[in-house]
Amino acid sequence: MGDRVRGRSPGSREEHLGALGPILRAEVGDTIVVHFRNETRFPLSLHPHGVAYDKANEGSGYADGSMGSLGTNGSHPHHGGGGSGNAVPPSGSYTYRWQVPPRSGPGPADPDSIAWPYHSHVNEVGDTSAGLVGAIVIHRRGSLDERRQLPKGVDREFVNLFTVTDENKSLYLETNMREFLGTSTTPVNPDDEEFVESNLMHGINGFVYGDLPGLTMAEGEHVRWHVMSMGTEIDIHTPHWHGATLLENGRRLDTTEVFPASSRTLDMTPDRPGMWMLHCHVNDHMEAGMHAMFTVLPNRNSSFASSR
Ligand SMILES: [Cu+2]
Repeated sequence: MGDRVRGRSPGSREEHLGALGPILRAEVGDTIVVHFRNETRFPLSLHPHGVAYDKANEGSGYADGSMGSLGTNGSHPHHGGGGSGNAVPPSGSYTYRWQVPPRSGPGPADPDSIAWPYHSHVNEVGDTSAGLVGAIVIHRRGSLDERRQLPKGVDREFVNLFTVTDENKSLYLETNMREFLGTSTTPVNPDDEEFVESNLMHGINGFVYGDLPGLTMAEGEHVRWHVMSMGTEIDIHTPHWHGATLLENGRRLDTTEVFPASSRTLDMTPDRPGMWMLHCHVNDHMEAGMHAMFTVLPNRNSSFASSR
C-alpha cells in the first residue's frame, strides 16, 4: 500500500474499484498468500473477513495486548500470539496465509461467489478512514473460468463500497490539511463544525457525485455486483440501481441494504441500454454525493434493440 493510490488503467477490469485495494480472489479449497509490503509512514496490517486464519495471520492486535491467544491449558490469554503481522511497520513486510475452507465460501442460498471485506486493523478507525479497504471474493470450488477471473457464465463483476469516509479520522488528516490548506491565509481549526462536515465523503469506492469510472457493461450480459459498507452508525446504505432489477439469493430487488463490514451479492441482466444511476437511497447520502453512473451498451442483436 503506497501513500499514493496508483491509478488504474482506463477500460481495465479493475478501473471501477476506485480507491479500493485489489480484489483477492480464491476458490474454496485454496490458500490465499499475501506478500504485504507497507510503503506508508504508518504501521498497518491486513485483516481479512470470512477466510480461516490463525493468530499469526489475523492482522489485528487486541486492546489488552493479549493477542487473544489461549494459554497452553487452553484457558488463559498470553502474550505473543499474533506477532508482527498485527502491525507491519513502515517499510516492513509480512506474508499472510489464509485458508479457504467451505465455511469461507458461498452458503447454500448464495450465488457461486460472495465477497468479504479486508482492511488494515492497527488503528482500525484511522486506517479504514484512510481508505485501506478492499474485497476478497470467494468462489465455489470449480466455478471459476479458465482464466480464474470470473465465475463461469458471468460476464462482468463489480465491487462497490458504500461508505461515508470520515477524513477527519484518517491517518492522513494532517497531511491533507498541509497539502490542500497550506496556502490558506486563514488558519483552519480542525474542530470547526463546518470543516468537520466538509470532510465526510459520501462515496462509492471513494468517488462522489457520479465520478466513479469503469461501470460499463452490455445489454443482456450476466452482471454480478458485490456491494459492501464500512464505517459507523450513519453507514446504513441502500444501494439502488436505476433501469434494471436484480436477484439476491432468489429475491427480486432493485434496492438492497448494507451496514458496516457487511456485504451482499446480486445478479443483474441489464435489458435497457443507457447511462443509469447507482445510488444510495438514503436521502442525506444521495444529496451528499453517494451516487455513480453505470453504462449499459446496446447489444444490436437483442430483442429490445430490434424493437426500436
Ligand atoms: Cu447511504
